Amino acid sequence: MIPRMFICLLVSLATICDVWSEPFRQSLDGRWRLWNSNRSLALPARVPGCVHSALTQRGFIQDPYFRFNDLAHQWISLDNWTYVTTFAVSDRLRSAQKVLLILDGVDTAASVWLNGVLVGHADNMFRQYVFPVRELLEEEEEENVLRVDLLSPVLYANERRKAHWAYRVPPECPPDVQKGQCHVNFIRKEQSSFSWDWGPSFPTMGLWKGVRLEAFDAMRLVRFSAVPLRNASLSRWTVRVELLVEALRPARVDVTLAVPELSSQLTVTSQFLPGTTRHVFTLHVNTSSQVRLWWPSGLGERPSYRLLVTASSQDGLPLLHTESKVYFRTVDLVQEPIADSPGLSFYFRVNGRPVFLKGSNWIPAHAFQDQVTPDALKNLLQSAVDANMNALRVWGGGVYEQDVFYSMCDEMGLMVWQDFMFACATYPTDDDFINTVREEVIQQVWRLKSHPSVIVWSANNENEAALAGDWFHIPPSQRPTYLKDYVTLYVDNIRALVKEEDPSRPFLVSSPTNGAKSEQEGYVAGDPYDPHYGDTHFYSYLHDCWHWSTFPRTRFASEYGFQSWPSFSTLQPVSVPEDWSYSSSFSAHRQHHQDGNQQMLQQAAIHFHLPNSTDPLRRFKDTLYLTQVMQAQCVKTQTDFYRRSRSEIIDGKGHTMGALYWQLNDVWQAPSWSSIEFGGKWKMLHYFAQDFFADVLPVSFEDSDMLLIYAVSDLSGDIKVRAVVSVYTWSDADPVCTLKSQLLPVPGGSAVPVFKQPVAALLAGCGHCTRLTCLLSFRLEDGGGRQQGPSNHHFLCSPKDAQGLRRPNITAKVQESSEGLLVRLHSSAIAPFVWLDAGSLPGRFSSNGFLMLSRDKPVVFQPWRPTSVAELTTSLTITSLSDVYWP
Ligand code: BMA
Repeated sequence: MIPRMFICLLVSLATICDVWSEPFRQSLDGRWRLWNSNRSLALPARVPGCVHSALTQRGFIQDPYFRFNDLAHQWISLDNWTYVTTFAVSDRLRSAQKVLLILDGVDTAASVWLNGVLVGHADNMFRQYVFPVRELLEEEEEENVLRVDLLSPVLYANERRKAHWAYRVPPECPPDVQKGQCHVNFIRKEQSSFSWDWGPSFPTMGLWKGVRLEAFDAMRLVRFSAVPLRNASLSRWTVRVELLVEALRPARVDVTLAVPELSSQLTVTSQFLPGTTRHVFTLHVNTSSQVRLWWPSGLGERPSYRLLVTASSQDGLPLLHTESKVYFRTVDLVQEPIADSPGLSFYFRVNGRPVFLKGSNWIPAHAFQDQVTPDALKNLLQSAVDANMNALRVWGGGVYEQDVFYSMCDEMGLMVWQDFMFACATYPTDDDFINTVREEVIQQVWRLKSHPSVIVWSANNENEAALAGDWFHIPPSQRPTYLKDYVTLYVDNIRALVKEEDPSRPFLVSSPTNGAKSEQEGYVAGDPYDPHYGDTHFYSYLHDCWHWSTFPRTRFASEYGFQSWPSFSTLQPVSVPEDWSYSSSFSAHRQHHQDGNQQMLQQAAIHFHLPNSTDPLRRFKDTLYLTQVMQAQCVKTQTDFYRRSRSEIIDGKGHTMGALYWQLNDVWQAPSWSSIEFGGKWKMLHYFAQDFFADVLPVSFEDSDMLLIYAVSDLSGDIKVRAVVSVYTWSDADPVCTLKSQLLPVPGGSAVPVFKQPVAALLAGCGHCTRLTCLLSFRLEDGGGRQQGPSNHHFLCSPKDAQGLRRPNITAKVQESSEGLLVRLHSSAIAPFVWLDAGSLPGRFSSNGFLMLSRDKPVVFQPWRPTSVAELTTSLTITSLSDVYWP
């Protein structure tokens, strides 16, 4: 991220940098004191931090995530809390012309006092607050007292609701099953912190980002951005550099911008006027330089260039020096007519090339943001890339992520669909609210717009759909009021600001939306889920998820998914033995989606026998496993469908160009739609994603008893492949027969049918196969017989009806290898959904949840901490489908 910076001094134009020429800051992070309103609790507290974290770290409360503690700890956010620190400042700092107190993140409703004087208020956790404090600071060596009084966010939101007496702003409260707090839409804080359908209610309070003093005599850089832009008609690049400068007196300043590697440099003389002013500079990249482009993961490299920015007084004294990384790429969102289809396309073009977005939705990685470490973020983002994802949507009910999140996405090639933080609600539009949102938007857009990974802004999550579908039962007579509020907030304010601050990338008003069509309809379309336009969210828990025909053939699937439970090793530290059953009150408590636990079993029962062990613990673990099998198979089927719909238009629908399933990560240990458990352990779905997001993929489906196999390719170049289909009986690890199709061309970025045969004919030609006794495994092969992409499989019946499936009695032998610990598996029979679980030993397997069609299979375990053959051997458990049910 761009360092915020410099303070040197220009005392006059003939000046001296007499006191300091480097940035002068004093951090106030570290150990503060914290107490509640009646001071019955007083304790040391770290900043950045929050009340819940401080109480936990000091042993005042038990782990908030343990069992039912979210309920037991509700009192915390019903109280008001005070953070206090004392500090001395040097004479040098105090004698600066201006000293600012800068709070990078206040959560949320607060008043800030320095030495007994009120310096200001805060009401928005997504803003930085800056207060001038020079006059309030004590002499050198004297103690200054900085105090931040935080109001209970729950009571504050309630008060704001009461003050908004003219009409309600629904939903007033979350559903009872979420055990949350009401009126979160009245407070600019993480919306899911008052509970969500996958998360607990922990309305946090605290100073969740840094606090510091910043001193200067002449000027300071408030904000900085560098956005490369491509002029297509001139075929050249420029870098638009913006500086927001606060100057105390007028100054003529020489600003130099340089990208040395591209031999591009610009020096201009600018007049910096007193006050805060914006300075925009355009650096033309030398046309003879070969600019290397930033590409999303899987499509190329991501070279960065160093942009140097310096400013100096006219007699050469340095005033400013900063540098940042610049990556060159273009992005467009293409919405244009498509042949044979009503509606408009909806896809992203990066560097002129259509890109299918493959990935998931990102939610906050922890209820207490101060506990989200760069390592934890890295592990999650690396897991996304390792599962062949190229995109994540930072969902609008959480937080704008940390700087390091976006830098890592830049480096890893993960494209970010960035929502503004509004979700599943209507919002007030009174002046206070709009004004704080406006400042939030300006700050966040400036902070993030230099990142190539951010490819689209989107103003909210599902709020267009909520109005269109009348989720909140708004009487028809009042509807115009809500529509007007919607347009006021997202269009007249957020959109207008973003267009002004960052015209370099597309903007959407909502997700899901019909995009351009919604705009024509006054921003709230009759049906924002129309598959002919924009993006869709689609959830259906009880329809058989193996039937692809139930899925919308959408232009872009930005949300879809199924729940599962995390593994036992993730639940164990936050539960006790009496909790370890699917019908325990703990299992009900952690489920925040109405009927979610039942829905998982109902969906699983369509194709699988439910666990029937008489040992209660075994049965619980088997049930956790089966929910993961169900989820993995459902999301795979749906994703396969979206990927094969890339090139086709059927009944006017298709050209799908995005599959972002709901959701990547978890906020706590509970059932949810995630593919990664809290703590980083991959669920079976995440292992499946590695395959179903592979660049080259064979996909099968049946259409009226016709078996079709498509070759899907996200590669740049064309390939030639054939499908190789092997037919197995459930009872034998050797294929009964193998069929091969013609070698066919598959252009880069397309999905092409490569195999077509009636199922009946295929089975008839293959021994005594029936739908119940046989299954198919298939792969793609090039002309030289080399496999392209992962293999895939096709069940001809539900596994619960399969004839010949036996218990495989899989054994494992662990040994050291150069890549990690090698697990040699041996099976006596075909085994579906083979699941290796290393318990609480952190790490991941090279492959997992697979269909074992051979007697022997090597799998590598990569540990995330030092371990040994002995430890993995002891921790390892192996489950396959037929282990969970045996009559
Ligand atoms: C979508 C999301 C979230 C929610 C998820 C699962 O609507 O936007 O609000 O968690 O579905 O219900």
